Amino acid sequence: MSPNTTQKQVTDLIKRSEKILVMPSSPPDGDSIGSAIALYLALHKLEKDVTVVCRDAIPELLHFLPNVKVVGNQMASSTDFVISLNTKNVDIADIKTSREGNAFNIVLTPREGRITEDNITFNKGEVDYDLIITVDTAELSQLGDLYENNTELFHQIPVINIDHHVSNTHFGKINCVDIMASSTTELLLPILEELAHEESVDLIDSDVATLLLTGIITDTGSFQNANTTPKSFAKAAQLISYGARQQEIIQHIYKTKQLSQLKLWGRVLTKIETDEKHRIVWSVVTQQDFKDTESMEEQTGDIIDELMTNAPGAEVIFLMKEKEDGTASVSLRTTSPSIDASAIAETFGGGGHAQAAGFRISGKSVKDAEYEVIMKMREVQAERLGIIDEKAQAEEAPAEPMIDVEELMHRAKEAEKANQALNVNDEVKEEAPVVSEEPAGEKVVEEKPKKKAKKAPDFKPKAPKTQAGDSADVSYRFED
Ligand SMILES: [Mn+2]
Repeated sequence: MSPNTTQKQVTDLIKRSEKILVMPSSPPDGDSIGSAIALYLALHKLEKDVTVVCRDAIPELLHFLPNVKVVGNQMASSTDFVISLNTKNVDIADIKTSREGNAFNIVLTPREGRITEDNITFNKGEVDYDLIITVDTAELSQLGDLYENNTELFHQIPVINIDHHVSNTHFGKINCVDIMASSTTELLLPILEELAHEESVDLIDSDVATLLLTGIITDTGSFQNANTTPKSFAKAAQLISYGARQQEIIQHIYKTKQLSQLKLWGRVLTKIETDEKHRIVWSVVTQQDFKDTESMEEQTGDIIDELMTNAPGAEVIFLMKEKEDGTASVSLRTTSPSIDASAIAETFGGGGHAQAAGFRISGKSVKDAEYEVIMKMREVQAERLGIIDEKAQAEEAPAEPMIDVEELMHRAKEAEKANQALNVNDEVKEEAPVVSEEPAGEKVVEEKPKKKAKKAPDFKPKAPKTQAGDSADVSYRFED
């Protein structure tokens, strides 16, 4: 389906709907809140009844956004089912309820007379909304209990899912998902333009433009992140011509740092840990750190980006934050598109983008959570960089002399360097292990000349041979 067809479906459904529930993902950020309030203002101009609901509080940093107060945190109760009893000829003495397996019984005891089926009528409680629009939400669980307590609603009412996360699960009736978009607001702009055109109403005023530009600016880290595309610049330019107040956004988001925040950042930066071998850099911020520096959780802000600029050699960067309820919330960044941050986050039940993702770990101490995460990152990096686990290798092949691990690392680095120079690193690094199908005693040496044409030194892990008697064979060999 072409994006334009999807866009048409979105605008058609919006036009047909009257009571619209807009839901940004939690925790809210500039993109999700910018999208939600922009939709609120635009749809209001189309005389729709719009409600914006977000589970978590909006970060202080975003309180400057126009009409930020329209965001509530409670949904009106949705789909009651009403059982009515006509008491004209019967008086009720008592009401009891009981559960029997799957049955929920309501027992009515009359004071006098008899209750018959004719006394009872059923009414569906009024459904409060006729359309749900989720913005910047990769999956429904990101709406938290707003979803969990109202799952029925999401089955009864059409959902429009507007998002740009790779991990989006396409849960909507209409899914306007573009993973190439820098932000959800970038996707909203053409939708609002289309609506404005179809309805001949001026929908994008300077407030709406400011909200949309906030999403692009915050999600691209002010056009610094790798997800910044020509389109994001083009849309930003367009928004400024609609009157978006770019300086106001920059001033509030990037140039206002409180003393407590600076203290917190200092604390986090002094706690930086590095694993050079696996090229991982991380830091952990605990509730104690927040207390000591008199700062708030949300003030960690874009400190993860600060970590990245302070660790030029790192490929995997993460910041673990201990939340008030004890869960560990992890922001993850990778500096190479060949390390899929969202895939790593998914193994912990989270999600995100190829180079920026997040997840939470609960039921563990921060120390244990940190250990678990670092072990996972090491595993990913060891496989990717061809780092051999010394211990496992020693167990596998105790009889044969091993290739020196130092030497191996050296060669891996050499290969990497050479490949980087040739700009073919991803291709080479991603190569699958070569499985030798030759019998034991193969003449590896004779194969050497064939490999000379390779652009760069190349090492490939070989799968251990499976034939009996080969168990003492060296598991990994260098070629070239
Ligand atoms: Mn976003």
